[in-house]
Amino acid sequence: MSLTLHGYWRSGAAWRVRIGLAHKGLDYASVPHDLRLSEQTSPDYRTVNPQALVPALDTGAGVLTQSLAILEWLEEVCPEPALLPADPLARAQARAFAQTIACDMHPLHNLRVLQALRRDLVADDAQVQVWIARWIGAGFSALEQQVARHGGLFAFGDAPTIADCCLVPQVYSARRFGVDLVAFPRLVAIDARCAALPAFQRAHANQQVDTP
Ligand SMILES: N[C@@H](CCC(=O)N[C@@H](CS)C(=O)NCC(=O)O)C(=O)O
Repeated sequence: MSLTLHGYWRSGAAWRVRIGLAHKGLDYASVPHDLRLSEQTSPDYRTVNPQALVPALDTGAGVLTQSLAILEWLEEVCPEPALLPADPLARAQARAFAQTIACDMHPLHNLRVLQALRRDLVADDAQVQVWIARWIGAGFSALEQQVARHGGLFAFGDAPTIADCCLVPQVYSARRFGVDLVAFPRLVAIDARCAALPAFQRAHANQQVDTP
């Protein structure tokens, strides 16, 4: 299998996929697109992903977009080590954790959304900061409770899952944006536990070919 990941070192969505690839021990080539230079909007990259977003994974047989779809594909073609629990109910619950981040949190503070707030609605830095903290806080409040119900050593149970693939980049993002995490001790502890694992270390934003 020859895999090429289109990403960006600090992209949370690409980072999720990097964790999945590293967890499963899969090699891949990296093609960085500098979001600060809007390289993801180039005509060339739009032929890869018409949404002009990273990540995109070229599988050799076709291009996949959307980080959760990519992680699900990885799970199907390379089931071990698993990123989803075995039990159907638990699988849906782990997916729900991941989707809370990927569908209901991250899109609200994505680059293009923050740019639109600044350009179209003339929001200043303080207003953008309040916006980011509001949506990360709302999501993490719910996830802190979900971890109390379903979590263990990791976000869902005692092994890393798709939930941790999404949690780790989101915690990084929260810190980057100066969001106070004191109300989320379980999430912070799980993030620290993930940070000790080699797969998570390889996938970290600070370890990429395009990391400044
Ligand atoms: N739902 C998509 C989100 C992808 C996404 O928003 N990627 C961001 C980087 S984390 C991006 O490319 N942003 C560029 C922009 O906003 O123009 C996924 O999970 O893959």
